[in-house]
Amino acid sequence: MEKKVHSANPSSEKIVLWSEEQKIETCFDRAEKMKPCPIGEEGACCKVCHMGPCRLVGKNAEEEARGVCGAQLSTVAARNFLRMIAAGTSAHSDHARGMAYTLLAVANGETHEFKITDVRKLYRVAGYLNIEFEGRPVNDVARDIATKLIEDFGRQMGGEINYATRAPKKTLERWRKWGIVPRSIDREVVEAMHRTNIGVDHDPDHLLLQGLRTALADGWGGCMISTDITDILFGTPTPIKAEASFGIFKEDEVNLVVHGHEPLMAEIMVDVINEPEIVAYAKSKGAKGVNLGGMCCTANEVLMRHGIPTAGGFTNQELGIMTGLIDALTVDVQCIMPAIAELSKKFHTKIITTSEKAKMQGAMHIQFDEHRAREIAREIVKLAIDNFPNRTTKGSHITEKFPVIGGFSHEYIEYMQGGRWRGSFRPLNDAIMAGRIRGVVGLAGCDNPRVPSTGLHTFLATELIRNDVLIVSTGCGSAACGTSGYLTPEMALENAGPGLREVCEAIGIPPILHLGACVDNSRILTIASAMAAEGGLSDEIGGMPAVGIAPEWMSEKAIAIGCYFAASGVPVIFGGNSPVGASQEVTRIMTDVWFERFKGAFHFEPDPEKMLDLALKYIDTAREALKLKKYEPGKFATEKVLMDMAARRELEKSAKPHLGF
Ligand code: SF4
Ligand code: MSK
Repeated sequence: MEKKVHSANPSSEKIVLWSEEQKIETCFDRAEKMKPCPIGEEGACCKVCHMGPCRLVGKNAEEEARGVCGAQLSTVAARNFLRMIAAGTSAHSDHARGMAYTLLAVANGETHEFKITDVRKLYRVAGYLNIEFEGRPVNDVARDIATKLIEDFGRQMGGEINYATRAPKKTLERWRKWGIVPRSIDREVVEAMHRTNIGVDHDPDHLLLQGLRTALADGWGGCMISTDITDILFGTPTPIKAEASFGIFKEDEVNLVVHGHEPLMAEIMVDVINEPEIVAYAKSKGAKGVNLGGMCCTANEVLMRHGIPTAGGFTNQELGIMTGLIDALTVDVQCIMPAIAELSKKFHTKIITTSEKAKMQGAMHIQFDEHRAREIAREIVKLAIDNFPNRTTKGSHITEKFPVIGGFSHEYIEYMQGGRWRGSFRPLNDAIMAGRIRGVVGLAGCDNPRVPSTGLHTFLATELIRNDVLIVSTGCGSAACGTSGYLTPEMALENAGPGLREVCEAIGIPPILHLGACVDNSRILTIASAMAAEGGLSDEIGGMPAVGIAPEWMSEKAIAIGCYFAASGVPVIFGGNSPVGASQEVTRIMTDVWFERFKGAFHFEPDPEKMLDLALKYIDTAREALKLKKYEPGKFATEKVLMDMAARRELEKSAKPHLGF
């Protein structure tokens, strides 16, 4: 019998095998034991009222099966999908609300724990919002920005979210034509829940249009607001070195890990761990100092801005504890496995919940408060230090780690293509037009124990760059690439096709650009809009040789992200079985109908080879429709000249000194 691979990452796999020897259960074991319900998995189970749950199954379910109320399969599948979008949107957007409130508190002087770090970004955002900033006190501008963005959550009387106008005009026109411009974030989520209540909206197409409107509220609302405010408060990322995988933990230092999604407390931790009093306290307990690491998207936030190392993505959280080296693990919100509380009892790790919204049986709770951020961070760091002497040798003590280059904000990508005054997307567009870069793929979403975890990400990353496709990655897609050593110019360039390699060498970038956390998928929207504005490709996001892929997704947030890309004009391909697969009608709407209306589509495809083929097919078809040069594999293998020399000199002069590698 073939040996089962749990994780494609050798370090992770080693720990999983150790856990099996020790009879310690992980998500990989539970995924084996708990097979997905085949009815719910494909969207055919309705439980929105207590006459059900109704399971719409059978050979002719599409035409014949009805729930007790008479609901058809297409209604049920679309309704289930819309609820997933609403849940995903609410998660990102509640996070964004917290960021907006913090910005307001800073502007009003109600907290002195945070400050406005990036005034240039503040002005840029003020520009998006038509807020006057010249000659005004920074805090006044910040207050106006926070107030205006907070309106986006609860606007009541129609209207459109502020950032809708950041989309290319044609993209916005499509949204207006189909009535999917979000009015406000909370309102779209509430309406989605209302419409999916028993006996309200039954037309699958109509339900799914509300799905797109809700998802756009996530992408161009919650996610974009979160990215912008985080940049304003903590700085817009620029390329930075970090490390990834379990080898980031140190034997002789206190290991404190921040896990979840919110950056506020993690940002303060970065400072606190280096305070002389804290270092002295750590030494008094026999440690050399405090080593801060991250997991999931809180990790991505502090990696992008401070080079804090990451232990990896979603499926690494239990495995990290099993190294036996984590003294304390703080968790805020989202993607935290409840299993870690029980697991931690087998080791010495303290699990600390910090959000007022998220508690866990068996974990300590120390509530974060933005007004007392430093005091709380010190309390947690001291707790981790106090726990250091309790460390035993139990654990698998993996020491492998890989270098990572992160920190590619859209501002930096623009800057690296021409410097501060001439930054643009011209070189990137030109390289795509010439066929040096075949297209762009956003590789995002979770890692998943139902497949050899992280393996689909790394397979696609390798194949796409070999096919001259530039990758922008976020979330656990970045973590999967980082913990496999793919986020370095050297490692990945060995695999890149000749055209992409030349572009990367000229600009000094890796072929996989780590753009940040899940909310930073909004940076991809901004990049796509800038490419449309630059000219030479499509004049809207739709029609670009670009695709989004989430090969191992599991979270409802990923569904919301996929939908906002599809509505914006990007075809997306998700792995696994389709959660609407029971209904051919819903599948048809999300592929053919959405493509016709928005030039985006939403596919589910479990086979990674087919995902790759479909992505390349979309890219090549878009190239053909744009009448770009036909992409020829290997064409640039022997060519010496990348762009004209003047452009190349400009790029090298402006970008390389800032990259630090
Ligand atoms: Fe069944 Fe209709 Fe109730 Fe759904 S809403 S559970 S299909 S009766
Ligand atoms: S953390 S949503 S497992 S990407 Fe943003 Fe990773 Fe998916 Fe959570």
